[in-house]
Amino acid sequence: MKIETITLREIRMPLVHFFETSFGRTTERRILLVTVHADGVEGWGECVAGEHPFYSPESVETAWYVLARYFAPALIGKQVERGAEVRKLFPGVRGHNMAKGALENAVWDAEAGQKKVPLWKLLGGSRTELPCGVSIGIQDSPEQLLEKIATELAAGYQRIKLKCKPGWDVNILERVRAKWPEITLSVDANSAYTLKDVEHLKSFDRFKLLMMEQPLWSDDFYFHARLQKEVKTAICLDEVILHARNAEAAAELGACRIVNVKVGRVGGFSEAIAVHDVCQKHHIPVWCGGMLETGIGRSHNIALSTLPNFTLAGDVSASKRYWKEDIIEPEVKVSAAGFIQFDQAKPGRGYEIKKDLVEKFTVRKEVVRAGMASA
Ligand code: OSB
Ligand code: MG
Repeated sequence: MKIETITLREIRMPLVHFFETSFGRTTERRILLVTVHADGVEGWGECVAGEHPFYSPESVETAWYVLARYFAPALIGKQVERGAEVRKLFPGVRGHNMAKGALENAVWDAEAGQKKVPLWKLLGGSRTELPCGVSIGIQDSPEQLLEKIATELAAGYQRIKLKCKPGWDVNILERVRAKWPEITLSVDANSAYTLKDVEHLKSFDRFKLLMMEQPLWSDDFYFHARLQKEVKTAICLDEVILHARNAEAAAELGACRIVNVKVGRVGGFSEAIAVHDVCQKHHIPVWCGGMLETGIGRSHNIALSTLPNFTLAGDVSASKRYWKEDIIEPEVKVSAAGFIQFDQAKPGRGYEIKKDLVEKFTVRKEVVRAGMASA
């Protein structure tokens, strides 16, 4: 495929309900979408960078800058047969994984469309039963949280993950366990604790959690290894796993027993597959994390979740939990038993894009084409 043009666009979509983590509350999403046009095929990618550099150093603004200035110009006019080849064409820009991932994934999406094969098969997937969990943010009151949990359990979700932080943890877990002693439950601290909190974190053990996600610093796995020796609860790493080498080091150190794979955080499908493989080699189960994606990123997460070591329920849940109307057709749906329903035979990403809606939500757009200078 010859890469003819690359379109960057920013869309804005209000969330059905605010989403709050230990680092802040989101009510409206700003989302950077990338479209690759090649030989009459269109590939779409979603950048999972947030509105602010709070979850990671990236944001919509930084991703736009590196995509427009470095990554898009490097691909324009190039003959690219596979999504897996994209990385070696990028200039030596350090970091900016979410920006890289959005563009690499758009080429995988185009490749699947061009070859008329389902994206999940192109990635090497084999699982067709995809168990779903939900991530529930910090609420205004414990009562509101209990109500939300009841709703999600009634919808069939198989695992409940609660965002936590000092002041919204043990007190909350006590309330939840009193009501639901047996549900599969985990917590995600998004780095809200330090080693001063070891005794406090040990007290989580009595809640029989499936895991606690990234309790310590966002760039650390060494001290997580120390913590894992102290707590019985399995540690799951999210923020710090930026590539397969980190995953390997974390596994060797015993820093975690579970890994959350987010395709954007690691810089695209190629590296996500590598992280998956390293974890599998070390007998560490993985699951697919979410970043409040639209249907485009969501469909890519579904495809990734079909790889064999994605044995735990992911955060890839139904479109309607986030959006009044998603930008794909059909929307992502979850069965009453808590599995993602997806069309296994459909080529490409398996979902159509509602272009009218994308256009309606667009607040800025830039087309990169041949003749524009590369860095
Ligand atoms: O840590 O998994 C996280 C959302 C934004 C930033 C970080 C995280 C999350 C989620 C959202 O948990 C999960 C979802 O998309 O439902
Ligand atoms: Mg997390």
